[in-house]
Amino acid sequence: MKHLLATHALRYVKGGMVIGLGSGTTAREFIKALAALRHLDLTLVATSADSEVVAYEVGLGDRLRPMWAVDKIDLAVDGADEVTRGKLMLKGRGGALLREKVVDYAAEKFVVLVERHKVVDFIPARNPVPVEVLPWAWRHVARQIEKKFGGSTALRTGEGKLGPVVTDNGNYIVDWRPEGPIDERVEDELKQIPGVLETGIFSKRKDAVVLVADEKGTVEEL
Ligand code: DER
Repeated sequence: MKHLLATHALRYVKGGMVIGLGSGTTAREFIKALAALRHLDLTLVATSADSEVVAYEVGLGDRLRPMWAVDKIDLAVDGADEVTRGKLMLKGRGGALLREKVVDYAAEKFVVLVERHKVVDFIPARNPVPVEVLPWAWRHVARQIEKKFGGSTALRTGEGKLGPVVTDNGNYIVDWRPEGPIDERVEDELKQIPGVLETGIFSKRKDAVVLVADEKGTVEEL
């Protein structure tokens, strides 16, 4: 289904575009599919080291530029962990939420690729809310989140390395499990806490094109 979504998203790609590459397993499929359009003049901005590597692996490494080197993002293509019918999204299970939000919010057109089970009635439905925090203050920030918003927090630890996950930006991630569904205003409210650098709540792109694939092999726009 990820490959189906990825090839479906190619229709939005035009020559001369600056394209934001999301992160995650679905975004990887899009980057691989994009290799078929290598004849086009494309500039690519990756939202993670992982997506950079995939772009290199499929021969698109020479198109990559950092965000500071481009004047616009024409199209961003990304996945999501959960999305409501009102296009409130939860992202960040892959730990790339900060650069993703910069690119996804800057994009002229934002295309989100999800499988059916990720369409939920409210967020968070299954996943915690990732919060990228300043490492030096992580426990203080976690306590502030619990104090102001309730629920519980946990420092995200990785596999293959003892200790916390360190993001591509050198920060930690605190995973917050609220006691119930969250209001989209929490995206801005969380960022009022000093030391919170970004959250996995994506509420400001209600104009996003959300493509949903199901087991029958159909793709429909949310
Ligand atoms: O971590 C992220 O934000 C990813 O984009 C995530 O939301 C989707 O990852 P997946 O395509 O591997 O499910």
